[in-house]
Amino acid sequence: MNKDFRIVKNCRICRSTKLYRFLDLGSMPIPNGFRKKEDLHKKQKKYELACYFCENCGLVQLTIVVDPEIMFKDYVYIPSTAKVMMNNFSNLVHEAVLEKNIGEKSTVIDIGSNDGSLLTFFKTYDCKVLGIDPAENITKLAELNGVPTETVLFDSTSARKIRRKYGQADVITATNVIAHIDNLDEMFKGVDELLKKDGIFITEFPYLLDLVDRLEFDTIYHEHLSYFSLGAWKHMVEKSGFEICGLRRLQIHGGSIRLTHRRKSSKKNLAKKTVEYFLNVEKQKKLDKKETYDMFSEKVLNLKNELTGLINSLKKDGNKIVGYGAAAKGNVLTNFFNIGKDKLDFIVDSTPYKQGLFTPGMDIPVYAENRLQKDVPDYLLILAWNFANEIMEKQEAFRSKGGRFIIPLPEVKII
Ligand code: JHZ
Ligand code: ZN
Repeated sequence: MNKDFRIVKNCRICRSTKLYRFLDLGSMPIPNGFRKKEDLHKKQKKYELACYFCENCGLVQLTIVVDPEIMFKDYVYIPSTAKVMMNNFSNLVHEAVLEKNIGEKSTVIDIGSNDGSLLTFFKTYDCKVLGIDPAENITKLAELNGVPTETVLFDSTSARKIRRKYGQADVITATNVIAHIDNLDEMFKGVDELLKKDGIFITEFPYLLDLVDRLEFDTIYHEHLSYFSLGAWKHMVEKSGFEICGLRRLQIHGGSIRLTHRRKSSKKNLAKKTVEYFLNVEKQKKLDKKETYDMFSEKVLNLKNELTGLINSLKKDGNKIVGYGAAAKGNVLTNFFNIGKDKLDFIVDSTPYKQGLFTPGMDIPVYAENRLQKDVPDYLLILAWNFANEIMEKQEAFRSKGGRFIIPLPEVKII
């Protein structure tokens, strides 16, 4: 990549060129491109953010691929600040341990291991663990947490090297990372390289059905190259020589799906009926029709009017509004809806790496959550709406003193 991004013309899964552009979120900086105060005077690089639907296999995707080095080498997102995330990891590990009888002799490898949170749960079963992640700053943290980690982007070449060094795994996990991977064929080649013959591969990613149903347009950003329906994903899995042998829908991140895979075999597959059931639900919801996506875009524009209208009128009445959660999705929402410092005084966030910095594009300052005690707003706009319950519980005192929360989607709500 000699430029810092490239444009793809073919569908990531089926190679078709019939890509239908349905949503244009304009140009904006990468969603985790937080900046220091001293850099604010510099022009920040923006990349187009538009979303496409493959009329052949149904994959929803971006065609602009920003160089992963730019997006992930120095990363600010860590999952361990949210209780809901940790509970979800614990549940995944419990399921995997039951299925594969994980113990001292087992090896678990996590792709996109971030700060090692997920592997820390596996470690309690005395198995060997290894994380793989390209973020240099975050893998240091994982090592400090006692999780051995290879700092590298995952593909078949790095997988081969890792196999030579550590051997193959009984379980490979990849949570909230598959959507970041441009070359899915390479990813599966890597999994094939690293997974024992009877090993399982577990993934979790936000589910397209929920994204469409709940109008989660702000989860569309440069890091997320694919938005999977089960239909499109199954196609990818099968062309790579694997099959889905477990499926569970999850509430996490506004609705996700956890899938377990094994190499194609003649063994009885207990997940077959569940998979068929959801393929049918996707048909009924018309996830395979471009009209569905046109309707989605229309609703996003209506939401823009509704939320900005509310914020403008609250500001006119002299209210102070603060954002909650400097999530990547929050940066998409504020950029696309043009909600700047004149509307949000600041944003609070529990992630130490984001505090003291300014949000990409809108330059809104990010502070620790305790700022709310001395600088009390009238309204908190919950940008990390996927953790709204956890946040509202934490900030119960704010509400009991008359403060109000605004939840931006699927429809604007004041609580
Ligand atoms: P959160 C991330 O998206 C990034 P983001 C990534 N690209 C991905 O794929 C998706 O997740 C799935 C803060 N917070 O998780 C922490 C509080 O301040 O929705 C986070 O900065 N207080 C890998 O960035 C943010 O909110 C709290 O009590 O959109 C949430 O970000 C809680 C619970 C969270 O992800
Ligand atoms: Zn396709």
